This record gives sequence, C-alpha cells and structure tokens, in this order.
Amino acid sequence: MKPNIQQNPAATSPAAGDAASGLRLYPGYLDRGRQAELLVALRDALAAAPLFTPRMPVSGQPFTVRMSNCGPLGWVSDVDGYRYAPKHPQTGRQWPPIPAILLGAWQELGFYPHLPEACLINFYGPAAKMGLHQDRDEHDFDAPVVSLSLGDSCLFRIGGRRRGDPTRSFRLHSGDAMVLGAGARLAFHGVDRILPGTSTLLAEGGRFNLTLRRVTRPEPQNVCPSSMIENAT
Ligand SMILES: O=C(O)CCC(=O)C(=O)O
Ligand SMILES: [Mn+2]
Repeated sequence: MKPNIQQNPAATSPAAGDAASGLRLYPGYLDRGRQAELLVALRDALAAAPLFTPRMPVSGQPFTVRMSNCGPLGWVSDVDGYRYAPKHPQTGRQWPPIPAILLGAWQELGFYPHLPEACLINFYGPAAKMGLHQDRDEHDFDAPVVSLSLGDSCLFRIGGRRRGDPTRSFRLHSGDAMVLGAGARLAFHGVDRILPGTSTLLAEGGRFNLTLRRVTRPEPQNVCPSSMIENAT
C-alpha cells in the first residue's frame, strides 16, 4: 500500500519544538475496506481477550478508557503499577496474536528492524479520555510507537519531553496512522476528548486506538529481516 504521508501535520507553531520532529501522521492510511478488515480481526482478538477496566497505581481509581492487548506482552495497570504482562489479568490466558494488518503497518511505517511485542487496544466511549503521559515502560526507546485509529475521531494532544512544555492538538480520524519516533518518542501526549457520531465504522460508536510497541531491547545481532515480518503477515 502507498502510505499517505504527512510530516508534522500540526506543526503550526514553533512551540512544537524538537520533540515533535519524530511525529509522523498518515491521514487515511487505512481505507474504509481495510478498516473494516482490521475491525474483524480486532473483534476476534477481543473475543479471546475481553476489554477490562485498568486502574491507577496506588489509588485504584478506574481509567475511563477500557483496554485489552494482543501480542506476546500486554500493557496493564492496577494498584501495583504499570507493567507489561504476558497474560490477561482477568482470564489468565495469553494475549492473542497481533493481527497481520497491524504487523504490516509496523513494517511499513516503523522503520525498525524488529517485531513489535505489544499491541495495546484502547476503547474510548463517548466520555472517555486519556491524560497527558509519556510511553516509557519499554526498554528500547529507539523503537517507535505506531498507532492506528478506528471509529469516532478524537482530539489528540501532544507536547514535548517535559510535562510543562507547550502542547498543541489536532484531530485523529478513523483509518489514520501515527508514529511517535526519534525526538517525539518520549513526547507527552493524550486524548482530550472523543467526537461522538463522527464515524459509522463501529455500530456501538466510540473509538478504538491500537498502539504497537517494542517492549524489550533486542539482542544486537538479532536483526529481523523484513522477509520474516512479511511471512508473519
Ligand atoms: O488513543 C490514543 O490515540 C493514544 C493512546 C495512548 O497514548 C496510549 O495508549 O498510550
Ligand atoms: Mn501513550
């Protein structure tokens, strides 16, 4: 597929700074047919690993976003903290495999020679949001974060590497792909709000976000040839 590439889409202000230089946005990366295909794979994954409500470390306060995962590792959060775990916290079963369409997106957009190990599945109902945070529970920040959106649009916010850095926001729509790499890999980011009724893809409304990540640091000699990724898709 020929990706629809737009560099630094919202870099309208110098406040974007260096941290945003690794932000890449691919509006409409998946057309409607591919979105529907991914949704089928996602529903299969969720049948095996149902959405659960994560909780804040220490306080145990519930997130407004519901989550699940696919891949060898999944990101979980509860009173004991944030971490990657090989099993679903409620079913005790391993996470299902990452769908081929997502492995293809990682290969095409990630420019990183190792497989992703985790795909976090976020589901946002109409009132859900995600506060500003960094993705920093991974061991290898050379690996990008590749994320895809399905369903209702959202207002996405991104700043710099320090919490107090200036931020800017833009909309992410169904089928858009985004990469946080290089200077943007540790940028603070979050989701201010969902824009209900902006997509007809999900019968139930709301938004899925699929976030692919490498978690462990690969062995230096263990470069994964692209043919291996192709065979996995
Ligand atoms: O929903 C999104 O677009 C962002 C999700 C996110 O930042 C995360 O899961 O860490
Ligand atoms: Mn994040």
